[in-house]
Amino acid sequence: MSTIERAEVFVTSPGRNFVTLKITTSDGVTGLGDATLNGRELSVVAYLNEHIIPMLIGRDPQNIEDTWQYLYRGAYWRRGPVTMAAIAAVDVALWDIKGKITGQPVYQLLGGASRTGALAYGHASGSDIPSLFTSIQNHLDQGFKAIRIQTAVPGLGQVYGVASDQAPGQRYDYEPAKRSAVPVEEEWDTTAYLNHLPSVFAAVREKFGYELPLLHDGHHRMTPNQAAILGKSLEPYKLFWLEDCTPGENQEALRRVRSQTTTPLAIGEVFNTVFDYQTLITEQLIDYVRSAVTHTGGISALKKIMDFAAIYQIKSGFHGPTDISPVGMAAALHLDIAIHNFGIQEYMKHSADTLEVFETSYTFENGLLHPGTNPGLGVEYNEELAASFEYTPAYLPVNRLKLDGTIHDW
Ligand code: GCO
Ligand code: MG
Repeated sequence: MSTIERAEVFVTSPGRNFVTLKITTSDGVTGLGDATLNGRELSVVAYLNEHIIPMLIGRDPQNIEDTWQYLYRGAYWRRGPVTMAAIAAVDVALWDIKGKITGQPVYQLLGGASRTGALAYGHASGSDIPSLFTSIQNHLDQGFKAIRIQTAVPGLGQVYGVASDQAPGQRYDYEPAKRSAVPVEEEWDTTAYLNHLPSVFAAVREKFGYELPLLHDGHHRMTPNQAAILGKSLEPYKLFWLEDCTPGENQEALRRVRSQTTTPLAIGEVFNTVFDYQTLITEQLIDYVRSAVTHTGGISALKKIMDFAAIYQIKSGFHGPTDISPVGMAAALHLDIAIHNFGIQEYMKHSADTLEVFETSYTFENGLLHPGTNPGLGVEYNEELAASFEYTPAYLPVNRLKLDGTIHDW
């Protein structure tokens, strides 16, 4: 029997920080998992090195479900982003290994292809309407068939999710959030935002028409009532979804929003188990599951969440920003292709340096992503190059109210 012989954790920073788990079997087969938790990277490194890796050595790499249950139930301390990112990395690495052992891309092991590609959405943003239009046009020129819209708010400074204005053809990334020993602080005013956003969508619809799927991320900043007001005011502009309108901890909050608006709702990038979705799914309070494979215990766990969601006609819209490594992105794509209730996949292209460290085989063509047909996940990690990009702490920003500096949800 082949066993897990070695597991190593690598940290690299080709433009932003990534944590990668590499598992090697006694037969010399290797598998990769993404363990990146933005702004809290080293906590997952410690969890893996100190508590998980010693337990993995000698186990059968083929028994993915048993290893998952062993790590989840065995720890006693269940759930939480650090634990679930660490378990996810092991799970994804074992799926990669199983794919290589069987000579199949992972999506074949998940039931095969349900579609020819995964509809992707890109991030357009702008400091004003003309620069937003330029950014939307850039995305259309790159082939995107669905676009997320974020804009500055008059009277406020830098708003998270709004990149500096984009030159044609140029790739952009609004993260890492200005590397520094402490997080940068941004200012916020929900009233100004609620007053401004509908006019942005009106302008975009007038210019680009009603066919283009448009998305928006509220980044957990609203109360249920404010979210209901926003959802209603955006109804004329037919959004594909309104994401994270209220803070994620309180599932019941979405009852109020849901009962007041037909704007489709998505939530879950900060969730880490099926229990974060229990009320949302059984009461059909959302339309899309926003989890990342990387933060939800891996392919095995997210597949189960999606099967549960399928019973309630809820679809996937997996998290895919650039702080999910190409390994995590590939894992999401295999799931996207396999599950029946796929909805859309977030996609921000990684930097050239990142894509040199992680050699990927996924493709983006005609608005659709495909994981490729290489055995396993289809991602190679260049350890030597990775080592040349040293880890630098980088934090997500903190949000304070413009009026009086109170710390605000975001
Ligand atoms: C999104 C997100 C990201 C997250 C980031 C956190 O919808 O893509 O909101 O920008 O904030 O990934 O690490
Ligand atoms: Mg988001």
